[in-house]
Amino acid sequence: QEEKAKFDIIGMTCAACATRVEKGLNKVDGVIKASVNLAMETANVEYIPGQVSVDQMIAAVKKAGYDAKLKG
Ligand code: 9UX
Repeated sequence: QEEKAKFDIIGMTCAACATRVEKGLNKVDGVIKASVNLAMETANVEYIPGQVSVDQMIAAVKKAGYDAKLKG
């Protein structure tokens, strides 16, 4: 019953940035798998809706030092 969310990630300038965002998201309980595309400045996240909210995922990206917006 996983769902997928796609985010625009703001502030990434190098490959290590993308790794930081990916690690930050993958650490969150309820996130099954997060993958970041540096060139596209996006993140795709598979998650379990009952365990984690979109706001919590955005908070994890902010904590890593970047910003995220849910893609409409
Ligand atoms: Mo390198 Mo990306 O310092 O912040 S990790 S630009």
